[in-house]
This record gives sequence, C-alpha cells and structure tokens, in this order.
Amino acid sequence: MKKTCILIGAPIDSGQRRPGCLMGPAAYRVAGLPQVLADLGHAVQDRGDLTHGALEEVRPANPAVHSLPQTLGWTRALHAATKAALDEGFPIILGGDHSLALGSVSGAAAHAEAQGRPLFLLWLDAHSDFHTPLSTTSGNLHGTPVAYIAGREGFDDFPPFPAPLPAEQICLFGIRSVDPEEHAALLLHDIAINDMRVLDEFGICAPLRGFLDKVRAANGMLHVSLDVDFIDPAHAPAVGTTVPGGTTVREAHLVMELLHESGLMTSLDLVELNPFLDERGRTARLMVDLVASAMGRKVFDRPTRSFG
Ligand code: B3U
Ligand code: MN
Ligand code: MN
Repeated sequence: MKKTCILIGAPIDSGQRRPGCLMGPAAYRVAGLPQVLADLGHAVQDRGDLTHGALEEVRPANPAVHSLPQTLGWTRALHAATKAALDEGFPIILGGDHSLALGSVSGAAAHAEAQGRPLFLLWLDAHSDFHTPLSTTSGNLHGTPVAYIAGREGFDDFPPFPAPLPAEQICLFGIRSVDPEEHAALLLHDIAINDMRVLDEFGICAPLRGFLDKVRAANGMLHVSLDVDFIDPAHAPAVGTTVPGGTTVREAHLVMELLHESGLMTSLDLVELNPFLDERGRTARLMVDLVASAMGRKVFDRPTRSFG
C-alpha cells in the first residue's frame, strides 16, 4: 500500500551526553531517504526540522537528571507533530536521541485514542529504556520512554501520558543491556521481552509474527521505534552507546520486511544515529536501507514463502 510519508526532523541531543545525534535528520536526508521513499512509489512530505519551543524552568527531583526543560519542550513539540501527521499520513521521525519517543509515542497514543483503536509499540533496541526520571542514575532521559509509555510513576514533570499502553501492547526486541532497577521493574510488568537470548533461540520470525498477530486481531495501530543500537555495532557504528551482540544486517532487514508484509505499521521513529561517529556514512545508509525494506523494497517481488 502506497503511503504519504511525513518526515519530521527531530534534532535532539538533550536525552544523553554525547553530542552528535542532532545531526541525524541531516544525515538521513544526505543519505537519500526522501528519494528512496519516492522511488518506492510513496508520496513524501518533508516537514523540515522541529524546534523544542519555549523552555520552562523546572528542577528535576532527581539531581542526576540533566536537560529536563529541553526534554519537556521536545516532548510537547513531538507529541503535537506526530499526532497531527497521523491525521494525514505515515509519520517518520528522524532523530535525534531516543528521548524523542516520549513525544512521538504519546502523540501516536493520543491519535489512536481519538480513533478508538489500541496502540501497540515495537521497541527495537539494545536497551529496555525502562527507567523513570527518579530511577535513572545516568540522568540521561533517553533511557526512560518505555516507562512513560507503560505508565510507570515518576513522570510528574511531564504531561500525563494519554492512555498508558497495557503491557500486552508493548514488545521489546533485541534487548541486551538492562540496568538493575529497570530489570526489577520489568519483572513487575508483563511486557514481552525478546532479548537476544530469545532471538538466538527462536530467530526473528516467530516472536515478531506472534506480536503482529496480536496487533492485527485487535485492529491496532503500530508504532515502531528503531534505535540504531538494535543492530550490532560492527555493522552500525554510528551510535553513542554501542553494545556488542546485536542483530545482523540480515535479521534487521527481515524485521523490516515482515513489518512491511504485515501492513500494520502506522508510524516510525529512527533514533540514536550519531553521524559524528559514522564511517563514511555507512550507518546512515544502512538505516535508510532498513526503512526501504520496511516500506516495500524487495529483492524479488513475489508472494512470500513461494520458493518453487
Ligand atoms: N540504561 C542506561 C543506558 C542506556 C539506555 N539507553 C541508552 N543507554 N541508549 C541509562 O543510561 O539509562
Ligand atoms: Mn533506546
Ligand atoms: Mn539503545
């Protein structure tokens, strides 16, 4: 199905401490994302880069937390932009660090609520990002969006999340770095955690198909949040928090191809690309190729599983 892709640049660095993610939107454009989508037959509207708007003075309850006013500003801006874009087409948010998902997913949730449809979340990441602003020890708010989305307490400074997603509607995929407090909190929630152990044993297909079947059965919307570190740093080096043991290029493409075949994905974040750490643009180009697979690029255009 051809879509109207709405590109929203989110040049955000404030959710972590290593500068460079703010160059992400420019790198995706330089790597040819708009043209790749157009060549696949989609309409493309590039809305340019957002700004975070006016900043309020807020002091975090946890002194480790930094850049809270900026993160709140981005959350509001991305909430509004993603919600509005969903009325018109398929938003692709070009990050920016993962704190952008505080806004993009809350915007998607508000849209889904207005449609009377449940929102599902596929989180493709080495990290579980399940800290709250109270529990984080790094103080980096890019480690918190899943907790916000799932309705954990500790987000008093943030706009209330529209309707926190029940655990069954969240699926973490590719996980291999979880802090002790996140680990304890995740055990209290019934979120599907497909860590690398699970993916090594069962592969990508079975767990992903299981989740997509749930989305389809519920007539749900599906937001996909793709963190560069989902992919092994050997293939995707342009990321601040490299964690070895990630997915291969082939597995990552397969995830994207299954998402495309499902026809279920309704919005997408591309996060944590730090072009300053890249090797001649290879990570940016890989991310663009993954988006192409998610949006319909195939080696052969034939029905799936026809091998005869
Ligand atoms: N859990 C750690 C590390 C981390 C989370 N997300 C990323 N890194 N990219 C933290 O700082 O919260
Ligand atoms: Mn992340
Ligand atoms: Mn990560």
